[in-house]
Amino acid sequence: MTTRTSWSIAAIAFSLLVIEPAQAQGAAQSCSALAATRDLTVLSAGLIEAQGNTPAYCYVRGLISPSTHYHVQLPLPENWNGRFLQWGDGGKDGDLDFADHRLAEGYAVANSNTGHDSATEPGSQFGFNNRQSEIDFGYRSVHLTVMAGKALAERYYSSEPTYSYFEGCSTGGRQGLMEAQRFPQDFDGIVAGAPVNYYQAMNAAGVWWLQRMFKENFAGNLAVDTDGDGSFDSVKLVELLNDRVLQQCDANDGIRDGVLNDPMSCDFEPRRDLAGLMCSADGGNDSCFTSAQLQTIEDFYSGPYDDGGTILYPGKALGSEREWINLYVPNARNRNAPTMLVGPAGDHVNFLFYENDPGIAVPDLSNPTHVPGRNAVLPEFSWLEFDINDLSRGDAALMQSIMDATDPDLSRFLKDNNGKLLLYHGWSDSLSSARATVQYFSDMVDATFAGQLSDAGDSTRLFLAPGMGHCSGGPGPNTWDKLPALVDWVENGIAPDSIIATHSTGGVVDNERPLCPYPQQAVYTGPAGGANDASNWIAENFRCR
Ligand SMILES: [Ca+2]
Ligand SMILES: [Ca+2]
Ligand SMILES: [Ca+2]
Ligand SMILES: [Ca+2]
Repeated sequence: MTTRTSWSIAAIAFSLLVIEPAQAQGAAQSCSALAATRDLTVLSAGLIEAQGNTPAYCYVRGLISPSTHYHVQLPLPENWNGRFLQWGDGGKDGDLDFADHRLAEGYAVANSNTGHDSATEPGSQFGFNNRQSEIDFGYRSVHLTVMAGKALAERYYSSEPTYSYFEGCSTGGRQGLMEAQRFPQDFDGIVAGAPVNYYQAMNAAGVWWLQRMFKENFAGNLAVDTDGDGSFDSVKLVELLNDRVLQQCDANDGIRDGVLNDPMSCDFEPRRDLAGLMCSADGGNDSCFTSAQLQTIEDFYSGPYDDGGTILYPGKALGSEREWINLYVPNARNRNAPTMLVGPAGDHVNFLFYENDPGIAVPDLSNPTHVPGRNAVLPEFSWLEFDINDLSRGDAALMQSIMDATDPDLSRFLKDNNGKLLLYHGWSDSLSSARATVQYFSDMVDATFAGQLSDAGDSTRLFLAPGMGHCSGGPGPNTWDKLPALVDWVENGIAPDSIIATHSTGGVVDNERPLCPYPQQAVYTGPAGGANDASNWIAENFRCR
């Protein structure tokens, strides 16, 4: 052990050259000394050698009872920028996520497995009759990891972090809002992307939308079996739908670029605007819509509704249609197992929705003809049996209280703690809804700032990204560094008036825009008559208004 450590130090000193041997020696000693930190269960602490763009750092792993494993990546003291960063998680998590790029920038970075191990309990299984695991995933693991991570940073550097940040998207976005709501003193700044903060409604909605595609032996599926061999080989109808929407609304924002700046202002009614594309006879054709498919399309735009007609989660944004293909549409390419089914929603209602779990998931989620086994020791429950009315009946109330992050009052974080919250969401996100985030933001401004958006803007702003998918991807500008604008806001008091995002094809930037603080939008101000010329799609040709 001693030999290996000495060798590591020599290798680091040699490879970096900038580290004096004496400094490296000191860092190594204080890093391994973290193993003896009082009041923390540290499992290991030691230097990791530099590799590629990742500099050498002090790596600590720890355990928070009963089952939250966490790690902290601590830059060597001379490389530390004085900041702590909690790195957000994705999906159902269950592993330790590294943020080497932030470490390389000098951040001390922490992350946990949120209380479970996805290798042994994949998907939502960790929640099977396990309230503690659900609480850990809901909010406890992140907060205690922040506490442990800050304590380790303070001990390693002999000074506490100057500033603390949270950065995350999706589940990470939910975690960011959860922290702002429950633990307002953990961070100076939080960047929360595409939050899944209406967690139970969003997952119930995901199941409901999948049911539109799978029910009645795929009658409403938007993929088509064109040759009758039983495999849904064509997704042309989804593309046709998207083309029709763009035809109608793309130019409303002044630019034909395949992106709707404001999907909410697009006037598209499937029953009216697809009337000329309806099939005369049902089935087997990928150039016309059946009545069952038209119903699916209406249901995707409307959002799930209960028997009383109440909408329980916002519908899909116009323009997002192509994003549905991999997420929701059973077809040959995904072997009838779209991402929403095998990912977030397929076993969610088995393990994370009800106070008492109804049963284990069926062996093949993508087989709608499987009859769930009722009499096994562990009875089966199929997502196809899920009843959306259970959500409006309040059957998810307990799990909402653990996992939803919808408290609109952020006074403690934004006012008492002087925190900054930067939210962003892609309009073409078809997993979580930008409209849901607009709703939360609006509720939050009402509850925290008496409805005064101008007051709210001093500490929180929402940036909607036209045409951006779930945290990334999509036809619109979808790429930017999420953290610098927040840091500048927190440390220099410079609130972001716009954020420049790019879209690339084949590694080449082909669309660049400023994202604007809601409710502003980017308006073209470039050379007259040149709005549809892609060479003019650069940030300086747009203004936020
Ligand atoms: Ca993790
Ligand atoms: Ca459970
Ligand atoms: Ca076929
Ligand atoms: Ca457009």
